[in-house]
Amino acid sequence: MDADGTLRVAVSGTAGVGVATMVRALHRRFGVAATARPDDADADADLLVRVIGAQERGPDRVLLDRCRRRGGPPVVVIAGKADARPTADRLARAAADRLGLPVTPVSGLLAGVDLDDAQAAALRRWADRGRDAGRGFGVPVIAAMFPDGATDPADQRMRADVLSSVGRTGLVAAMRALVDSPELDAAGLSAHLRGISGIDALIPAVRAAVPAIVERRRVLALAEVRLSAARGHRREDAERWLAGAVGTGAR
Ligand SMILES: Nc1nc2c(ncn2[C@@H]2O[C@H](COP(=O)(O)OP(=O)(O)OP(=O)(O)O)[C@@H](O)[C@H]2O)c(=O)[nH]1
Ligand SMILES: [Mg+2]
Repeated sequence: MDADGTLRVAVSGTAGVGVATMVRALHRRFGVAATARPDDADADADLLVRVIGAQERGPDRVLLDRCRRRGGPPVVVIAGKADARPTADRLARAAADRLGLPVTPVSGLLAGVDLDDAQAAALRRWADRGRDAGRGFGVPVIAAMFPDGATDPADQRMRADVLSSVGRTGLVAAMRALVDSPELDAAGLSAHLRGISGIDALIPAVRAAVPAIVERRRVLALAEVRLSAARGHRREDAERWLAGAVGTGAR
């Protein structure tokens, strides 16, 4: 925690695992100013978030062991990109068993979604197109949303834009949501995708870490006071020595 009580969260993970995306998601969902940290950084954070991929890797185990040994900050382990893994829950449970720690599957991509009006309008357009092709059966026919004939470059650009914002799973989920609740706007759609991202499952894990965070801050604050007292002491010594040096003769 900073002096103003802000929780300092450091997020790390092996290359490409989705750290930057998770940092954005944590900020968007919880308002915390998380920072991406390299593996080897000595974390002066209150809470470490470790993002793993489909399964934990060597560097994940090394970091988690180190944190356990050294009385570092509490760690919350996330199995990232959950939207891209059909068996995300099972994979996370298996990783949790191996690591002996809870592992929460989360889609950072969906948790951080912040669709704008143009993206929402495009989703609605495609959903309507798909619904028409599905003859009113409720679930839009994805293939029909983007017929080969739709060579409109602006539509294609928008499709790429939306896909990179929400991924394929998010696209399908947004379509389903629009079929069930056609009134959803950009904010409503974003909230729906955040809702299925799994990020809220972190709340109990973070709550559980709070006593350890508070205790660690207390210990660190005490150490800080002792350190500055020690520094002050040395300064007095230094001043006395200087005064003595001046008194005995250089003049
Ligand atoms: N489907 C899906 N893709 C994701 C998710 N999180 C990240 N990605 C994608 O994975 C790629 C890497 O994401 P980043 O967040 O930049 O990952 P990083 O760990 O910071 O990557 P480096 O800094 O390159 O090591 C990007 O193309 C992201 O869009 C997710 O939850 N779901
Ligand atoms: Mg990164």
